[in-house]
Amino acid sequence: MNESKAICCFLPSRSTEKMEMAELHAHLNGSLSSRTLHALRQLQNSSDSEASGDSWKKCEAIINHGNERTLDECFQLFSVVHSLTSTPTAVSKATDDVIEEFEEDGVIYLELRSTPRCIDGVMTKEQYVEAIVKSIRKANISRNILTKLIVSVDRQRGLTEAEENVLLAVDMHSKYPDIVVGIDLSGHPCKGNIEDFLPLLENARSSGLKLSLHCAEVPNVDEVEKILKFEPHRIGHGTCIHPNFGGSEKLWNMLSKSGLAVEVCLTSNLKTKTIEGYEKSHLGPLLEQNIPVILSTDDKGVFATTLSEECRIAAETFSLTRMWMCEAMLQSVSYTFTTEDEKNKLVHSIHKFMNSSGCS
Ligand code: 6MZ
Repeated sequence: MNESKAICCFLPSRSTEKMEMAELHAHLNGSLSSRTLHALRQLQNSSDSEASGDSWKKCEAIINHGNERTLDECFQLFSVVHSLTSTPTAVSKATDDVIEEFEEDGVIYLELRSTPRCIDGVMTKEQYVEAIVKSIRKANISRNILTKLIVSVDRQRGLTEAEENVLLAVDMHSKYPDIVVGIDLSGHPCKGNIEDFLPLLENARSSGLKLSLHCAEVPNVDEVEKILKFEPHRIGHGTCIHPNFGGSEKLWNMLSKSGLAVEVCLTSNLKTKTIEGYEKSHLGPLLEQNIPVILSTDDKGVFATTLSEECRIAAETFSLTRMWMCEAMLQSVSYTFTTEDEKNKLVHSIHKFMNSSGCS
């Protein structure tokens, strides 16, 4: 991976085939395309629904997306999208479409994450998760993309909700071990106290769930230290760990020695203004330090991006070759929450692609 400064030749050398990619950081409700939002709106099709009137206008703002937003504005938008995924049928439709779109982009392995939600009288949290699992199971049989589910805990919603979600995740993991594989701690990075959540996450880990925790999306030296000491399997964003990005030497050394992989979401960071530009992003120091990076979309709907676009941006900004990118995907596979057998199949598929496109 040290050839990061090699001459940029990201375009396919012999083939126009799409690169085979692994997406490990995608929030379901942030990934809905305008096509899906419109379809969900039609599905809801009721004048007194939550998504009517003002809410739908805000939703159209997402549909006409591409805009920059602060993190606060971004989190307001999530609650608008949530009003459209408030029945098991809508959740299934959302999951079906997101998997299909990632597959169309060239993703062969997808870890979707989502926060269980209950809607009084309409949907329990179990039904929410079951709806996603059902769609994933169907897609894993019929499509050329393997999908897993990571259950999210929203740090903004307090400890009781977090406990419920972790218990549910443990239960779903024992029921569907081939699909429900991990826990994510996400939500507004300025809300909630990380220490409250760590014992719960430890319980999840001891039940066999893997952990990916959002970390350092905004500067917070104390919190980042606690997360790094906790040693999750992966961290999301990792934007503000380097001393030049609101972190510290100590944190940077901890990360460098940890072997942890960082799920990097460049467009999300740019649009929420947590980085000042692609070229000024934390991806530069991460590459220089040879810290494993996993290029990801975060919320492809809200931020109007795709994984291939994130790869293109990283390649152009940091002069990464197509070979580098394929090796980065192989490295991403090594950090997936899959079985060894599934990892071997993904590696085999990427190697085959590399051979056929003159990348080996
Ligand atoms: C932290 C984020 C996020 O779970 O309803 N989420 N949390 N930082 C981010 N960076 C922009 N993007 C999304 O998907 C939407 C939820 O994912 C989390 C938030 O909790 C958001 O409500 P689900 O499928």
